Amino acid sequence: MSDMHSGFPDGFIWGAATSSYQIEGAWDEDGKGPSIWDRFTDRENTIWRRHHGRVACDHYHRFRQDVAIMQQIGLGAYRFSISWPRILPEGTGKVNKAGLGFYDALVDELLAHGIEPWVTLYHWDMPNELFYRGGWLNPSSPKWFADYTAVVVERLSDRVKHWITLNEPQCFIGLGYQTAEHPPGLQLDFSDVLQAGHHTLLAHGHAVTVIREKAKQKPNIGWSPAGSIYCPTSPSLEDVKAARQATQAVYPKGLWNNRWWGDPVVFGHYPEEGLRVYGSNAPRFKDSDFETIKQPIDFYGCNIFQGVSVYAGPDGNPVPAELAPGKPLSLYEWNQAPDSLYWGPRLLSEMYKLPIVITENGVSIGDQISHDGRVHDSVRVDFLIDHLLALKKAISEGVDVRGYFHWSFMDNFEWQEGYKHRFGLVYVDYENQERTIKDSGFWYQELIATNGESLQKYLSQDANPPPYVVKESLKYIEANIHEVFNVKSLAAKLNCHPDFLSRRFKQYTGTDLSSYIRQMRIERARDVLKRPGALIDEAVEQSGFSDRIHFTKVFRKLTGLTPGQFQRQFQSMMESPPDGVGLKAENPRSTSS
Ligand code: IFM
Repeated sequence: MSDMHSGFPDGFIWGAATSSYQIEGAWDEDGKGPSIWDRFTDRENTIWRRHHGRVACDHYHRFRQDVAIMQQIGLGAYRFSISWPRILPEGTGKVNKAGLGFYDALVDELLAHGIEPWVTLYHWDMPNELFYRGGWLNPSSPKWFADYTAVVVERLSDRVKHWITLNEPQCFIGLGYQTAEHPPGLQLDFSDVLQAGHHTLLAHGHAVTVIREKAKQKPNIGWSPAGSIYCPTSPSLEDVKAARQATQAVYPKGLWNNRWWGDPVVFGHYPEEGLRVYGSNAPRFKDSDFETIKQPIDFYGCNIFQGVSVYAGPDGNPVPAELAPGKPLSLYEWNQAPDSLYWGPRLLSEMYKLPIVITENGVSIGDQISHDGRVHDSVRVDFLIDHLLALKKAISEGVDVRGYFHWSFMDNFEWQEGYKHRFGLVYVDYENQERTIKDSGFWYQELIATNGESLQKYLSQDANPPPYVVKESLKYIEANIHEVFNVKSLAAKLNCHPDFLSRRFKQYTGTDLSSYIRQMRIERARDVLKRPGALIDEAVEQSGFSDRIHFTKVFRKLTGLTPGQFQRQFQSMMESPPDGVGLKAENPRSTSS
């Protein structure tokens, strides 16, 4: 990777992501078996307005059009998931050739359009038959997953290099086995929840082994967990320590942590704190399980949508900060925290010393087509600007981030929320399946084309944007210094109160506005007086003073010389400049009168 300090490195991966159940539709076509989501959405009171993914974005039939749109946006990579029951309708055993054929064609289409496929093996749509056999609670589930992985890798790895094993185990185990918001819709004892989680870790390890054994080209393998990210409220050492502590903590009964999941995968054991906090609920395992789970991976995928701000309490422990009233929230009411894209990669790479790929990041808002036929999702554009500036900062400080996948390429079925949420860069009209690239999609297009350079324009403003009145004042003073004006008349020109203008000017520049104007007038007067034969009255006039007496008073105060003295001193110095001090008279305050 070159040029780590100027922004996004050469070869940085700009992509977008989706998942099979959320976009494909064709739920029972060409031999596909039902998934747990097909069955769950059939049940009452599971999904907002009884929405389902039977048609979704109809991507199964429209993938060629979708890939063309990806190319138009300029995506370098597309992350999609494989529907397990499309490949193995019953989860194990008989392979559905047509299902494999679909992914074959999709991969070919992507490559033909210059887009690198990134395949996720599990994004939540387990074959329903496997749920009947206990789903992730069954100790055989890791083996089922390994066998399924083998089928996919055999078929696609001649063209696919990038593999992600599991997407967000915290989520599909937490919502599926603990709170029943997702299928299979169970509310189990915490010990069973953790047991199911342990099986997913084994499944991950098996899958990595299978990919390494069977891949037809050197694979690039990672996974995409979804642990909570904590950001310090201030850059103080104490607050940073508190954020680090929270990002590493395991909290009782909760699954949304990083280390319970990440430590086995990277270090080959559960974190001690986790074992202590979960106590008797910890899963049953053999030590040898960790030999399976801990497999070398090439990158740590991060799905980051929000961040919790924390500060150090009196005992140094993290305390969540109150959200300021009016802080932007997504439709989900997730806190928009751009610095999560700085702190997340930074703290996770510090913990696991692996390259980071942002495998999901995005925001859902209520997009709509405007009268001009376009989708003006300025909130998403701002979200992207702020988050990618934070990511850029992490990279420029040396955090090894290899890629960014926006969630999502297009609007889609948002699980229990149905189609209420729109996360896409591309708007989907579910009535007629028309696609419209949103403003954010065009914005992303420019960003990709410039490898992130287009962010520069926001960076300079973002660093410390001069308030409008200050910017305009500076411009006005420079252009009109020969005119008679003061703070009051300047404020009137800018349509604001003189006190407000003075306050903003002082805040931003650290200088008193009327002193600044006076200083600029004297600078101008000195320039005039340096001209051979210049009259003092010319200096008065051209520096915007209303009368000579006032001018002389101010000139003397600021330079320590009368205008005449300044003129004489300057001229004599020009005639015989003292050695080595040719510019001394340039600084009249250093010259005694
Ligand atoms: O839509 C989901 C995705 O399936 C997993 N990560 C979070 C996204 C937004 O909720």
